[in-house]
Amino acid sequence: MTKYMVTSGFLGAGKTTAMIAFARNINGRRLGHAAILANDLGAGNIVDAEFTAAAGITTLPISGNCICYQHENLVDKLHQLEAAGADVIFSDIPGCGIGAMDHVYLELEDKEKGEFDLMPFMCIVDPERIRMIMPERADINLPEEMKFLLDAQMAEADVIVLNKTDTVDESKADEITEFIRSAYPDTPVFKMSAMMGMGVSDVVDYILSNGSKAEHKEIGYGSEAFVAAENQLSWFNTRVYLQQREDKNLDFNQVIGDIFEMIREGLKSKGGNVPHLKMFAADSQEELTDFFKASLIGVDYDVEYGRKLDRKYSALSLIINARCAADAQVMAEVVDDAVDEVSQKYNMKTRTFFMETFGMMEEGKGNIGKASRYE
Ligand SMILES: Nc1nc2c(ncn2[C@@H]2O[C@H](COP(=O)(O)OP(=O)(O)OP(=O)(O)O)[C@@H](O)[C@H]2O)c(=O)[nH]1
Ligand SMILES: [Mg+2]
Repeated sequence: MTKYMVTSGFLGAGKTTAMIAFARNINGRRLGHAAILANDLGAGNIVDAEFTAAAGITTLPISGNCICYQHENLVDKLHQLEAAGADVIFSDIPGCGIGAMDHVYLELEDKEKGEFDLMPFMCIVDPERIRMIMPERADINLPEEMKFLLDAQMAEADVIVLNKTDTVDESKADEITEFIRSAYPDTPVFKMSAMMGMGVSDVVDYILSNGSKAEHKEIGYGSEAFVAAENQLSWFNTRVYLQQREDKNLDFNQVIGDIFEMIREGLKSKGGNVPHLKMFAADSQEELTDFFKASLIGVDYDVEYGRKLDRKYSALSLIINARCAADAQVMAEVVDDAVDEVSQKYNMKTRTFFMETFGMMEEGKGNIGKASRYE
């Protein structure tokens, strides 16, 4: 029976990196054929899906909405991955990152009984963000309302994984795991670095040999605190074509790096933050030989380069995904201004081929044609 796991976790905690690490570990140790279903909100042009595919793993995107709200489509995609040979499938949930126990696991148990072997529902935690709810109550420049999410995500999980242990010393990692264990004494806790590979095999061994409890947990889904947290979040996705006017070979690593910095400055001056800003560009969609991927997990951090371009180009199509703690419109303006300014600096022509922006709670963001009218 095909094994299936969903991972939740805060924006930028490392869900995509972890799923890639799990898949590589499973495939490398010949424990199965692992695949990834990359879920995100928005119509398309999703960095996570492009990056996962670029990592050489059997991947399908599932976009538009959270997998919590598209059961038939989810099952269909899982079957497509099975048809492509997969017997272990990972997917993540976007947005607030809660509710998948009821909406995915329990629905699969109910409607597709015996079809999928549900691995433990995982929550991935990163050492920086969890400081918001630890005794130190660190102010990391994110809205207070988001604390609810960090708590609810861990409360819902069958297993909690502290990721990015390479970024803290051992005593800090132990302090965090102790904190998690005391808050959720019935939930197993692991430590790992998805990026460096430390601890990944232990987590893989655990999830392949244990199942989900698959039981409803009361985590305040739909509560006032939930709505308040969701209200803080907005999404912005765009794809822009950047073209050098003089057909020179340009170092686009520098161009995109400058766009990151301009967005940082713009958000700082307008008082917003971006818990995860991701950019992706590739030489060719068909035969990908060179690509760029970088992340910024907030205006106070350094840009993290997953990969830089090996070659210079005269033009490039750039995908920008921002998961913001700022008004969606403000974020769109900040990105627009950044792209404009950098285009002028490098004497480039820009064309926007795709753009969408919405608040998590915004009416009309779905594609089901919901219309509003004045009463
Ligand atoms: N140092 C370090 N960085 C990591 C690790 N895992 C992920 N990252 C980095 O953290 C950033 C976010 O990682 P992602 O895997 O994209 O996080 P995510 O949870 O999928 O983010 P969203 O899907 O936007 O919510 C990227 O820059 C990663 O390279 C890790 O183990 N160590
Ligand atoms: Mg991701």
